[in-house]
Amino acid sequence: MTYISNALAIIGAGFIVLLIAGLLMNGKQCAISLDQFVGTCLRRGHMADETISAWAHRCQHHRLERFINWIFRDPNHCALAYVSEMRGDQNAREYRRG
Ligand SMILES: [Ca+2]
Repeated sequence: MTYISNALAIIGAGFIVLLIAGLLMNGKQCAISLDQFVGTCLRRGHMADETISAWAHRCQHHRLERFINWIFRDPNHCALAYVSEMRGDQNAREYRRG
């Protein structure tokens, strides 16, 4: 049991170090990747390249959407995230549509 908990502690610490390094190096892009990772891990049918905000709007989870909008202090946050996903704004220019 101790071996497993030590291994999990090392993995957790490694993840935290990686997250801090990513946030310092790539800021918002790292935060978006964490958002997408969490969404993909927790929700069946969640697309790997979709933020939780865009997913909430796309799937019309109104209570979650209102909650996320409240967190970001923007009544249109999820709708704008959805539009951003549609346009591919988080992608490198070469990958964007249109
Ligand atoms: Ca995306």
